[in-house]
Amino acid sequence: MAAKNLYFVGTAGCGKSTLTNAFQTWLNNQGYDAITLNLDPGADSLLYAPDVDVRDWIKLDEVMRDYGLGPNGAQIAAADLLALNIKEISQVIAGYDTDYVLIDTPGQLELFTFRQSSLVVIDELGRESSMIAFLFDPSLAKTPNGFVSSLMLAATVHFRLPIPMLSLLSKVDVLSQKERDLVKGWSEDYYALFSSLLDENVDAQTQVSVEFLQALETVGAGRTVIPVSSDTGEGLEDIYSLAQQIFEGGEDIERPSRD
Ligand SMILES: Nc1nc2c(ncn2[C@@H]2O[C@H](COP(=O)(O)OP(=O)(O)OP(=O)(O)O)[C@@H](O)[C@H]2O)c(=O)[nH]1
Ligand SMILES: [Mg+2]
Repeated sequence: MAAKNLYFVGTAGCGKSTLTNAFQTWLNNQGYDAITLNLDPGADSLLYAPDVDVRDWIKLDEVMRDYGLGPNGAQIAAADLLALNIKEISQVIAGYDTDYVLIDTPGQLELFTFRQSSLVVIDELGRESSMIAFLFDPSLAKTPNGFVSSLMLAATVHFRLPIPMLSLLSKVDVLSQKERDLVKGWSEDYYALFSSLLDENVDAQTQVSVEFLQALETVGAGRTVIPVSSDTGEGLEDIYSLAQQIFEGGEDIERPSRD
């Protein structure tokens, strides 16, 4: 059976790489096979060793040199070069014969979201068995305005990349219980969110409406966000069970015997 591809996507520094690594460790500890794939050609130093690394094919500093580009232009060129190399990368992944491929995407969200090459990558690795885990950065999501902004980003990602999506509240260990409860409440109830927006900013009504918030749901945003922490391990099991539900209609994949 094709491996399940889980793309970790989110704004710069929201915890994608750390979670990719933490979730692999968690899956392995549960007896599942999972490999990690780094898709960021510009990653300077990763705190984990990815099993498959786009930097073995494309390195940002070389793209800058070879094409005479600055860092941003090189990122775009590298994203496009990825599409040319993905067949080969896919063959390497196939050699692992694994249950899960955990994919760490570039820090610049727009690179993965807006470049056509991402769709080529998703198709080549198997669109039918692919899903996005969108990370909400807690420092942004903890205010009503920041939460709506995160929701719009999530909706944009889902609109561009039409595969199932999970919403995660990343680094939840840095939030107080009160903040966590608020964010969870907003994700489950548009009226609560709208009311908090009004409390925060009396002009909210001129910018967004409850109907606007509800409309975001049609592109996949606005589902309950799952609180997760790579530091404490909270929520990792929830990612697994929700991903399983989406991938297989709730069926658990057979866990290999440990004896
Ligand atoms: N407290 C806490 N810190 C975390 C957690 N996950 C990541 N961090 C920290 O957040 C910072 C950014 O984490 P990364 O995993 O590099 O984030 P990223 O989204 O991969 O970053 P870019 O690839 O640069 O966009 C690091 O200092 C991590 O140690 C978490 O669950 N809890
Ligand atoms: Mg990273």
